[in-house]
Amino acid sequence: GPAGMKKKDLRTFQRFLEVECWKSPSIRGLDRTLLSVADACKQINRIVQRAQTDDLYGAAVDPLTGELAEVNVQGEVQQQLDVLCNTLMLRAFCGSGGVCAVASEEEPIPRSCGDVMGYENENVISDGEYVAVFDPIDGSKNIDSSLPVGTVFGIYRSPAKSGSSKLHIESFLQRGTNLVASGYCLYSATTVLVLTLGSGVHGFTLDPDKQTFLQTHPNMRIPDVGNLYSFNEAYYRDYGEPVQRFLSNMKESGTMGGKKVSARYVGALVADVHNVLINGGIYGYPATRDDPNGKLRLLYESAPMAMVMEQAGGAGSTGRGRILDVLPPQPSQDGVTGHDDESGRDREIEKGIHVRVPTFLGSVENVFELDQFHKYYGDDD
Ligand code: P6P
Repeated sequence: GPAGMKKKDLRTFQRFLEVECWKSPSIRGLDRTLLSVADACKQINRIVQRAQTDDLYGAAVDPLTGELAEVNVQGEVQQQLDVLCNTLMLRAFCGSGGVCAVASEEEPIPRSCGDVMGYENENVISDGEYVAVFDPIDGSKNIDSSLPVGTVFGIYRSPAKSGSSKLHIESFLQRGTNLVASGYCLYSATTVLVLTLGSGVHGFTLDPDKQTFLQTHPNMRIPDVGNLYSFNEAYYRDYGEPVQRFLSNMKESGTMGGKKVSARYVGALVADVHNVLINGGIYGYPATRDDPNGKLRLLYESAPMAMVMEQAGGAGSTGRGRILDVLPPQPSQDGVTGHDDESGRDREIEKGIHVRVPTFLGSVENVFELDQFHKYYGDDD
């Protein structure tokens, strides 16, 4: 038919959120936050689209300080793309109510939303019910070669405060099973926001003309088995025996899931995992000799992606267990850490926030099979 024939009456993201948050009182109030996140993703999408034509990026006014920072010829504040994307996500979560603190791949330790919004009293939003984690622009190296990049986020309920309103950094060091919502935005051939609120996975494609996210993928389900695998096989020699045997067996047979196997690796977590979610198969970033915990960060990369995968009928494993069951390393109890100073505690928490974990995500049958290799060939520890 004529170009641009729209699919009939696709629901907007806003409408989806209104209904879902009305339906489940436990996530009431998250709709405003998630709408702000979607707006931030639209702005990130625009920044990514303009990354090669704008000599630098940004808003005319520094969103945090409100001042005109050093400006470029377009009158735009000069800052690195990832710093700007981080600022947009910080404000999306902290400026919409409900979230009291955030942790980001770009921030050494978590920040209170009062601090993010520049309020005098940084604890002014300390009663927010949620904390958020995110990686604002994952795989940003891909932008130079015009390849896909993504944003990953997760939202936890903040445990009850113990009186003092000081930011409870430990409230971030939770298991992925405590995630209330998680999702990602893929900036690629299309810009797709994928979200789970704990009852299924839903995908929304950005209409580039209306700048509106429309529900193109209701109730996403990953095939139980698939023929697509997504590993950076350049590291084959550094993988452990279980992963080496899994990969070599599969390539020996030339099949996976009973079909001709196919390799896909773009080098951006969100793109590679979305590909597996749509087509079935397995994505893996295993441990290597040099990186015994792999490269991906548990809190704001692997756990949110694992929640999406499980909610879509797939699986997320470390090779030794379920990603969502992994508890980030907690700061040792006061006084026994040998760090009597606050900064020592912060350093411990920083480690927990940015802990890495070997990551396998995909169809249940494929992840299960890889786990069997870990069971039979893995070291017993
Ligand atoms: P490698 C991007 O830097 C990233 O964190 C993920 O998005 C991606 O899957 C992975 O690293 C790629 O890492 O070692 O294969 O280049």
